[in-house]
Amino acid sequence: MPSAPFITLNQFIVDRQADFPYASGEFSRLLYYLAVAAKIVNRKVNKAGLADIIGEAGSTNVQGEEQKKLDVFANDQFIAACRNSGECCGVASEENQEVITFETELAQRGNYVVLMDPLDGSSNIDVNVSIGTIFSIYRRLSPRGEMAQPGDFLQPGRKQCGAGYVLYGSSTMLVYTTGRGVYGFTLDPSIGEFCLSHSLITTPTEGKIYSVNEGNIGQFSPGVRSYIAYCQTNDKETDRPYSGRYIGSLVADFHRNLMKGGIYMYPPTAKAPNGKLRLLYECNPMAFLAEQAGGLATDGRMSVLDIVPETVHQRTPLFIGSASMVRRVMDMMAQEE
Ligand code: P6P
Repeated sequence: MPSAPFITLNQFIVDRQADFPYASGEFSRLLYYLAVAAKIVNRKVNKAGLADIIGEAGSTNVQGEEQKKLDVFANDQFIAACRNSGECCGVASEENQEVITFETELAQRGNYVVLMDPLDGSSNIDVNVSIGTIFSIYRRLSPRGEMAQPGDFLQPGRKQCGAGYVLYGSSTMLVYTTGRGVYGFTLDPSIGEFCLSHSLITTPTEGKIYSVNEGNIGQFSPGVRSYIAYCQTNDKETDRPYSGRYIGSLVADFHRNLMKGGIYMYPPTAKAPNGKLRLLYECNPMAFLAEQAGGLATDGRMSVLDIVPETVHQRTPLFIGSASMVRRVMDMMAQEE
């Protein structure tokens, strides 16, 4: 019997059960439900220009940002997937001020909590630029069978048992890690399945791409400005100047840099003295992936994964990507600050 030309996410999960935390099938079941939600959101994203889901939902999220209809739709889909999986007892979302603790007996038996940005980069929805979903999974600390507790959501990133993103781009990909390497699955619309397309992704130690909003350069610290000048300086030996690539969508910028090598930076600014990105559901999952792929992720001084969270929506500066590039900007910051 000829083997199928591809392996689906579900087959991969079953075949690699031992790779999943505690190998009890619970984690893989949660991942399966998240993947189904991703397919549902993908279908809406692909039709955003056609169906009546472009534009404002008329509400604002906890960040005070206008909620696009797709934001709200994606948030609802992923929360429902977590609840219905029976493996998740609560969710923290960028779109909700308070954490959501599920009240059904089934959900309260869940062993995991999920923290997510259901649709990152949503300001790009109306202009057809790639957007993404970011998720982070922890094993709960509170007893099973009870409501999730605040402490379940405030664990350091080092404690994650899974993390990933969905990139709704020229193709739709689900990229995740459980701490044993990074795997990428590409959605085949003809069969409606995520199929393994990138096994054990590793990111180049050195890259030639830097991603930062240079409109803020006047607000950056001297060390960050020195690094950006370094990226822009002619030097044949080190193949500089590098290329500036920044599309205002973390998942898309991160994925390109992961695959090709590069650094993404969101340094402190006057408007965002602690950076703009959220520690728990943007920086930590991306940091877990980056480190698993051989890269680094810091707040400029320490690994993002070692930050002890205090509040669900707290922000942190982020320097993430190719290890040599992250080390270089850290050195420059240390020298000049
Ligand atoms: P700025 C999108 O709002 C986001 O959270 C990331 O996806 C993106 O990299 C960043 O903010 C863009 O922020 O301030 O450069 O527009």
